[in-house]
Formats: sequence, C-alpha cells, structure tokens
Amino acid sequence: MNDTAPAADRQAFYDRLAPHNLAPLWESLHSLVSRTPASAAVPAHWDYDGVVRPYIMESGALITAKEAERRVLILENPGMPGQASITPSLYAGLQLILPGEVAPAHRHTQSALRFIVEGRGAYTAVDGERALMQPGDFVITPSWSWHDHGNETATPMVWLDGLDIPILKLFSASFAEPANADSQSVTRPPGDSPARYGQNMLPVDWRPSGPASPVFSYPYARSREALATMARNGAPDACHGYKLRYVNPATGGHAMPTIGAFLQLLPAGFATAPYRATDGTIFSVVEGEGETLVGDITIRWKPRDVFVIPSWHRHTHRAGSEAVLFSFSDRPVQEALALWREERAQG
Ligand code: 1HN
Repeated sequence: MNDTAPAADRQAFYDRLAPHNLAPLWESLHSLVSRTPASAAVPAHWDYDGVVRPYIMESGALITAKEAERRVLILENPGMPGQASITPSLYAGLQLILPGEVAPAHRHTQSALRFIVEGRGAYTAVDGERALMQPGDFVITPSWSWHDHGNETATPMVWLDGLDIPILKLFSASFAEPANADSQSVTRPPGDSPARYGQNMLPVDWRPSGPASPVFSYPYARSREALATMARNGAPDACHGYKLRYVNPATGGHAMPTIGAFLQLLPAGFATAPYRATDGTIFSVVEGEGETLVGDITIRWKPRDVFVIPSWHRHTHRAGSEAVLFSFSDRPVQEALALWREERAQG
C-alpha cells in the first residue's frame, strides 16, 4: 500500500469492513481527539416573557401535571436536536405546576436542581421534608431521593429544571421508580434540614450518608444578601464579577456530585474579561439586563431568560443594569476526573 491509493479504493475497503463492525480510525481520528474541545452544542438563548412563557402556559391547558408526571418544556440545544440536551452532558427544562396540582412522588438515579423563575409558595418535598419555593431559590433533589412538588397557592409556578440525564445515559445507569402515593407523607417539619445542616453547624456525631448536600433548599434572599455584601466590601473578579458557588456544607464541595451551581452579581456597566472553561454552562437571569458576547454572537438578556455557553467558547458578559445570574454546569464531574480547565482573559 502507498499513500496515493485512490479514494475509491479506500471507500470500497471501508464498505467491505462495515458489515463486520469494523471502521478505519484514520478517517475520524482528528475529530475524535480534537486539539481543543469541539462541542456539539451551540450558544443559544430562550426569551422567557416573549417566547417561552406563552407556550408554557398553553401547555397547562393541554395536560395536567399528574398526567404528564412532570409538565416540562425541554430546552433543546439547537446544535443537538431531538436529544433532550442543552449541553452534551446536561438537560434543562422549564416546569409548570398550576394551583391545586401535584407532580407525583418518584425517585431516580438522575440528580436534579430547580431554580425558581416565577410564582411563590409552591413546595418541593425531598425525602419527607417540604420546602416552600420563591423566585431565585435553588433547590436540589439528589440522586435516588424521593421527590414530589405541589402548588397549594393561587398562582402558577414555573422553575428551571437542570438534570444530569445525558451523563446517566452515557453510563447506562438510569433507574427510576414511582412512589405508592402521589404526595410523600411529611416525616420532618419544614425548616428541619436548614436548622440541622444550614447554620454553619452540623449535628454532633452526624456523618453524611452520601455525596450530596443535606441542605436541599438555598433561599435566594440569603445568597443575594451575600453578593450585595461582597460587592460593598471589595473589588469584583475581572472574569466573574462577584460569584459564589453553592456548596455541600458537610464537605465544602459542590451541592451535588454531578452538577455545580453558581450565583454571580455584575455591577451596572461592568464588563467581564474574556473567559472560557471546559464546562458548558447554562445561565438563568434573575435580575438586570445585559448582553453576553460569544464568538460573533450577541445574546441580549433580561430577567427569567435562559442562555447556554458551550464548552471552551470564549465569552464576556456586559451588565446594562446591576445583574444577577444563576448558572449550572457539569464542573464537579470534570473536576473529579481532573479534566476541568479554564482560560482567563487572553487574546
Ligand atoms: C423529574 O423528575 C423532574 O422531579 C423534572 O420535577 C424533570 C426530567 C426527566 C426525568 C425526570 C422533577 C425531569 C424529571
């Protein structure tokens, strides 16, 4: 063989290989092992008030939360149509629960987060304890924990769901089961886990039973106040503004082992220095208006919008007014596997 074999001869060879479940590596080597990350995901933006909200509300008239099990519009990355993914490793959706509805109790090996977008006072119950939800609250349902949601208020509630569905799919490790009642019986009063685990103290002799945080609700008021105090007391980070990470108070690690979550404040007029990292990140705008420049794309955002920046896409945020952004990514997985990289402000 020489390096000038006609393309047709090579193709004929590949065609004879295929029935034997064989393929030539040399045709795909450089896309399999790219010099820099090549995400299938593309930058994308969902306008909540202008586009998404009307469709979510329309879904409320078509199917009940009980019939749907979860009434959610999936936020599909336009670079990965039909794959129920917002990045190659993560799923995101917007979930609606109407007054009087219950999203029935179940558990699964997928870990989930909720970030509350609209409405106040509905609850999520996790392993027998309810937490009432307000806009901007961050709530987790760790892998294999029982969870159900109920809305006993008079107004619709919408939240952003983030799950590690594509990661579980990669590992073929999905298990799920329904509970035997729609609503879990309440075994601990509301506020029990924040008291035990969320006051910078832990019950003496308590040992964690798993890697996820024993605190399952992180109220916005507290996180927001922390950011405001940071902003009063020091200079912003050039790439992040003022940015905090949600933690498991028992370990200092991320709240869940597969999904990391963050909240950042950008002062009015602040522009972040160019930044990129290997964790493709989903943002939910809590307060303020601004824009994010990624490559030659400009995403203009306002409260309740969602946008996604794929892995290794250099970007900068510019806040028109003081802004607060929630975000989540697969960073804990990449850190555990020693794969996570970032690059700050370069060229
Ligand atoms: C799920 O359990 C919830 O508990 C939301 O609210 C979205 C998407 C796929 C699989 C399970 C929830 C989900 C989900």
